Amino acid sequence: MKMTFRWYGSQSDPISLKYIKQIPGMSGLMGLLDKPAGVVWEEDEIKALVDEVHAAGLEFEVVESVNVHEDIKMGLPSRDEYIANYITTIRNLAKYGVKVIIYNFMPVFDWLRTDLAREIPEDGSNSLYYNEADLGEMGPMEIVRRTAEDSKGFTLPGWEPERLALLETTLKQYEGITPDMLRENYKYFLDAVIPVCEEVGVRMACHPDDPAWPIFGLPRIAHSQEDFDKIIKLHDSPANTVCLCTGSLGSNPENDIPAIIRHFGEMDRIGAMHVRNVKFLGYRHFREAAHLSSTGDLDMFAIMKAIYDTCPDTYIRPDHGRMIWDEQGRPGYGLYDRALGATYLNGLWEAIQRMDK
Ligand SMILES: [Mn+2]
Repeated sequence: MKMTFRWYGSQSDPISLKYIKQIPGMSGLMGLLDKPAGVVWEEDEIKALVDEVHAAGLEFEVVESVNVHEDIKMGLPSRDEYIANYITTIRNLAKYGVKVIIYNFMPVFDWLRTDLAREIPEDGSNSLYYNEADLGEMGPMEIVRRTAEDSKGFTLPGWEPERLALLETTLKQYEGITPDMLRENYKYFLDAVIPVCEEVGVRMACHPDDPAWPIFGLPRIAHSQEDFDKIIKLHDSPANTVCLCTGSLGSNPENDIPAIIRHFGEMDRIGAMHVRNVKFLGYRHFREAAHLSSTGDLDMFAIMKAIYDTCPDTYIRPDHGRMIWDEQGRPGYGLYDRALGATYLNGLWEAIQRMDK
């Protein structure tokens, strides 16, 4: 297992690489370039980023948020140009040592919350929160406006302004696109990119829908074991993998997370893991919890044991954290609680390793 940390780059992330390096056991990053969907990640930009990360003593083997253009998801004629750009990006990333690319195939909304800083009554910290009942009164435009207001001036992954500018048009365009049609467009994309990944030694890792059910009537096809079985079969290859995000899939209590890890781990189809805990508050109502099992509803020991047993060499990162100790930062992506999370997961890992010997 390689413990990693999401980082937004020195221009945009208040957390320095030095601080990340000082978290015990941190091997590297899940990094990204802040680029609109559909454009090429140029070699010189990638090189500058990778050199900076290496200079801090960290690895750069996983990138996140290489976003798939909506025209690809909708199957528009312009998709071929965007797929060609995506392929160039894959080749460019591979040249600089990237092994895994995390992305998603969700229409419009990458992830959704109804409150980005809901106080946790037990300890006065705050975390991301979702209540479908609150959403009922809000349309997509309203939730976008609120999310932008709550983001404290930080850009949020999946909520890039250029993506949301065309929101109304995009939502209209998705009317009439069924889950099966979306899967067909997904297959077209995978058929083009996966052979390139095989050639250059990169694995694509699809992130699940967050929350793990359809929203705003949009087709969503990545929120259960069955969904990912279908995705993997769209183009069957070791390079077509899952980014198994425990908190995203775990927002639906019907998803048995340790069992899902074992299922895809045994098939060697887990490219990377996001590990975090959630607390169920009711039907389609949850908040993100501290990583410790007893603060939420996921069994973090069983999760780490499933990873240890079936995909022990995978990349892991603590996913979102709470805001604690008065830290000001991008919602979900503060330093302190994610560092605590990494340390806790490392502790579980050490115990599991010792018990196995
Ligand atoms: Mn995630």
